[in-house]
Amino acid sequence: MTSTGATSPESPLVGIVMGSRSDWETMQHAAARLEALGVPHEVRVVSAHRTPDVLFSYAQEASGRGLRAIIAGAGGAAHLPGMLAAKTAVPVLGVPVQSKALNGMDSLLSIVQMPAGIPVATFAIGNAGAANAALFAAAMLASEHPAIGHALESFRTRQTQDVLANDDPRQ
Ligand code: RP5
Repeated sequence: MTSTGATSPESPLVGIVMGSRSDWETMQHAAARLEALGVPHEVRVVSAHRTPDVLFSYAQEASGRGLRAIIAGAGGAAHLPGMLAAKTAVPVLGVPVQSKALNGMDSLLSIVQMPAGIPVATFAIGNAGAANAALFAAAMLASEHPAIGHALESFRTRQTQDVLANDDPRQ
């Protein structure tokens, strides 16, 4: 499998996958958040359409390899999150990548409109969605991994303090 980013030395708890290397510009925001929170993760290009066999094996092996969440970003006819969810019980967090043709509405609707029985947690289009998917994955891990919970709490506290310390937009 092709790696498009740093892989944590510890056994990964979260897999970040994307349909194309071109999605990395968006998905790097998920990786950066996990890195900052100390969440062991891996990054892979896995395409539902161009490498469907890799998608199947990734999904089938995910739980056994210790992955506790998969953040899946894709654009356009974004079948990657839904197909992963069809093949694994590991929670899939879908990130709609902002497509050029339809601004990501195609990605969003492809990911969010799952049939009952195969859930995908769907996030906002683009960078905010990628960042929030990572924060959500960290929240999912927090009870079993207290260090991640503490890192998440510190991040939230810092974020609040930043806003309070810069509350005049003219400055
Ligand atoms: C999707 O097609 C990918 O997730 C990407 O967002 C989109 C375009 O892919 P490239 O043509 O840039 O490889 O599968």
